[in-house]
Amino acid sequence: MLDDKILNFFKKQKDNYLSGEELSEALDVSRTAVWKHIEKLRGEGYEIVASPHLGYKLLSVPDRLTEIELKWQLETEVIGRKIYSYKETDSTNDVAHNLAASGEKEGSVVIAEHQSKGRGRLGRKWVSPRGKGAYLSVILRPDILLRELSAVTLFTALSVAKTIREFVDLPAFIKWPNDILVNKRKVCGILTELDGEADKINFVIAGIGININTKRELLPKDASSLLAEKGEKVSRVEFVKSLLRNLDRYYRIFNKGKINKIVEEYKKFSSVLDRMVQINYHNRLISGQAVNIDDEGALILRMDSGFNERILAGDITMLR
Ligand code: BT5
Repeated sequence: MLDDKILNFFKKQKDNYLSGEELSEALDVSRTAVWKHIEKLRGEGYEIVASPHLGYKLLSVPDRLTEIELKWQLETEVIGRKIYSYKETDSTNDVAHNLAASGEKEGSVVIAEHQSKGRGRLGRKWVSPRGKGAYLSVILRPDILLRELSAVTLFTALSVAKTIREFVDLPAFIKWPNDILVNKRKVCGILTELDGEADKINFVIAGIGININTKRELLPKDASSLLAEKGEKVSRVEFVKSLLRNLDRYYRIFNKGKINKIVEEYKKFSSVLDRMVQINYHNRLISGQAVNIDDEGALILRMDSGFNERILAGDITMLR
């Protein structure tokens, strides 16, 4: 807590020096205690210079996804009100699930530098190289029906694609339902899970894994990262902050029932619409032309027979 307070002081001061005396008075601790905490922050990668006459000055912050860095001037309404950050965890979706089951409010975010058991859909693995990507889960309590759940994946995917486009200036596309591609390679996956009964949703966990500064060698074949596609490093803290802001914005639109506005924007970034695709759906292979995405997030396929089929989930292969 004291570390956070000291950092907040530095951040407010921008480029100025802060004397040990000022800090000790403002925080009501001894100057030795201030010094000890400064040493601790240095150990965590904060670059702080000390001048005998002027005091301390913060020169740079580490590239870590900590609560204090992420919350600084975040200014969102719901998403990120509380941020739990871990150096390592099994799966952020599991941590978020446990928190939500114990009554955690919506908007809380669980984020980790590494996951030992990162999960994809259907028991698949999500590779989570340490300190390079962002692995986060958002707790949501939307007032929706079970059949509207896919729409959560929809606005989450749109938020990620939009952030990559705005913040990194890369052409991100959404491969329905849950992959984000750049130059046809997967840079992000989304895992939406829920807790509830047939007619009532208790909470939803929107899990997002993004390869930011990850080397391609550390990722599965066909996967890539923002670094690899852009050719330069991306600030993970600033990227995640932009993402939380976009999630906040689209979640509010979603909660107002304006899902049609989200779908409209989503379609512009879809990599599957108008394409011939094959879908593995409940172990059945279906192929057809992807003609639409409806307001519940389902994909509409036009079959050779001329009939349309409505698909709720599945793995897509592009045919041509
Ligand atoms: C997904 O599943 O794409 C959803 C991934 C969600 C991960 C986040 S991280 C935070 C939160 N906590 C979790 O435990 N999970 C969520 P799916 O569509 O099933 O794709 C999984 C497949 O993507 C794997 O079988 C690999 O082929 C590939 N893959 C695994 N790790 C990858 C990575 N880091 N980047 C790109 N592709 C990857």
